[in-house]
Amino acid sequence: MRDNNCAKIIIFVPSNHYISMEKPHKRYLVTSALPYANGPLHIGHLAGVYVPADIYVRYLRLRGRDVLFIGGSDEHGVPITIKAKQLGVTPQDVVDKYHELIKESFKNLGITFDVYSRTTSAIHHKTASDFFKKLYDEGKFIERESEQYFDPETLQFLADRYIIGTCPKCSNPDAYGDQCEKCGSTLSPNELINPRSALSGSKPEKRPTKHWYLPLDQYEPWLREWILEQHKEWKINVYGQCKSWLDGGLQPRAVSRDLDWGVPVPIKGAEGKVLYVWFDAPIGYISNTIEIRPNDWELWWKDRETKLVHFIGKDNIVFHCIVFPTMLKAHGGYVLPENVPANEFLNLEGDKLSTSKNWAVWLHEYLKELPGKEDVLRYVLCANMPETKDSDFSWKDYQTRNNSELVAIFGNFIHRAIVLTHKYFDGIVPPAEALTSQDNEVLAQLPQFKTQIEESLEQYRFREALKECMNIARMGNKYLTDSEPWKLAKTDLKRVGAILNTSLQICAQLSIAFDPFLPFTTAKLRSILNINIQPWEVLGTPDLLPAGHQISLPELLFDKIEDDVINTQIAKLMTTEAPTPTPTPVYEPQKDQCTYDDFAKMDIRTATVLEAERVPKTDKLLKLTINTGLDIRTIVSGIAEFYTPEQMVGKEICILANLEPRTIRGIESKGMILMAKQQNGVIRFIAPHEAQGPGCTIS
Ligand code: B3M
Ligand code: ZN
Repeated sequence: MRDNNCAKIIIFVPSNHYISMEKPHKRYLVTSALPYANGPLHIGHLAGVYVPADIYVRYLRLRGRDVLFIGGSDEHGVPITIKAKQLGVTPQDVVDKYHELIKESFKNLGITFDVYSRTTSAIHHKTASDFFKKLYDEGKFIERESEQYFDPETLQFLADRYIIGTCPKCSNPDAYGDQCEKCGSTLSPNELINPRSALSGSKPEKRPTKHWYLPLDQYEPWLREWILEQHKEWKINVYGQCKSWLDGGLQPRAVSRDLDWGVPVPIKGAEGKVLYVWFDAPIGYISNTIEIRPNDWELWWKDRETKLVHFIGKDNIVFHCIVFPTMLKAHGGYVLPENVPANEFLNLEGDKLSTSKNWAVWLHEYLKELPGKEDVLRYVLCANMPETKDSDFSWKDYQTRNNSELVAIFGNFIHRAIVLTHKYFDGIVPPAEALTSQDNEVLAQLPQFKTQIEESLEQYRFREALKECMNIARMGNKYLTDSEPWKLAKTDLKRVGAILNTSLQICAQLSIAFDPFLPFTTAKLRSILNINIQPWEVLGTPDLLPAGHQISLPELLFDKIEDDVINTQIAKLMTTEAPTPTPTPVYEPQKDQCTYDDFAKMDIRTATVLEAERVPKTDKLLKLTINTGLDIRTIVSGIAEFYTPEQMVGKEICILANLEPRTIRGIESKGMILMAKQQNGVIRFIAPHEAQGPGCTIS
């Protein structure tokens, strides 16, 4: 029952788990989680997903493997609609803005996607829609009607995130229907005590609605065999999480939602429903492949000699190891992931990263504030990567790693070798005559480093691989210090030549070994060494720089980072406040044309507020007693977020007087107050500028 049938030797390692040594695959399809386009990227995203993925694909490319690196923005789902609401703009505005920002930041950090597209693209809508349709037509879904919360005021079904109530576990009064942010419990809306709608504050009602479910339970035996038996080599944290999901028993999962943002469910009678974002987003990997390889995308997704690898964070494990593979299996014809090397979380200065509290280092800000230090960030994030457990980023550690490792070891070694070559040989690589056992010992270690780095990278142990690269530089540094060529210059220039030739060969080796990790630095190093990019295979063969080759002038690879730079960053973090979103003004499109008669039907008049009070147990509603000139009546209005009852009393307002009465919260409301809605969602009532008291008609 193998799904990818490449030869594999499995070796049991008692202390850890299984490691596998594979024959190379014909092609590598590497995906990285599609970030939600509802905010900028931060270092947690990078350390968890994108830095390891980029290192891996750069390594594969250097080895000459056929690779596609798929990225893109996840532009659907409630996270986007919530952000749009906060900013008072449309979901499309949100994704347009953040997609560009994210794409640009990735590029500037040297993340080399072959494609970075978006799930709002036409090709994605079609791919996701067709995928669903096929499963639907083949009867792979279960259709179920269930009772879901519905907001009677805004007349819509409420996504879990839009239901707020008291957490049954910790009594936090503002827990969400899917999660309590205070105690971290995963919740379902039914568990919330006193649920209320986040949209209107009103008490939601249960209403029946139909959805389509992927019957994960039916695939459980297959999943157990495929993951627990055939993928024992997966990282312990990933394997363990899958096992506990499987042991807990799988339930059918809804793959549609009542929402107006997303890929519409492509069947009759499903108006107002879209595909669940976790159904369409992973299909985005396929759509984005189709976008760049329209003619041979199927080879990448359907040929068994493709190795599919998903880079993700730990919160996405279930979707990539259980849900998406089940979708692919149900559909048929697709390869399954060969590995899902998910990382754990990165903390910041000892605390959990929090985008809402702005406790984060944002990539676009980093790139602006610390220009030229892209590789320093890549280095620190890789050195501290949360590979098997959560890890921490601190600015002090960032400084230390830069100053004591990048500058003092790597940079220093390169600089000394280059400067000495210029000093004694005018920048020309001297011949490697008179090599001693000391030189040969050092050179003999290079192939071992190569093997070690390869093994680590093939098993997604990026920290270990990076450490080995630094160990090459460390070895070079020690070698140069121990052999003291500067003391021999007057007496034995041939020997100096041998030492510098050896050192320069190590420099060339470093330009290859570090390339997947620090691509900006290795490009600079190659320009100093005056060489082209070298294939991975020549790593370990220390004859890349022939005698007589001219190298360029010395240049520092890294600069020391002073305390003030670090202190500025720390201070910025400490004074950090929740970001105030800057709304881009978006104007509601003009409504369809109406006739004068339509307008004339509306009785709009001035009125005066006599009394105002909050409607009990709601956040948004005010009960207003108003004088319309015709009568004294009651209007219930959803303005309590913007006006207190005290502010309203005595105000002159405009109302629609002949609106059909409605009972809201048991109060009969006769008419509606006219309000102006600003682009940021704030509403203001309209005062009749020069009206003469209540009852004036407006036309
Ligand atoms: N956008 C969740 C996340 O960013 C989601 C990943 C989709 S991957 C197909 O964590
Ligand atoms: Zn709680």
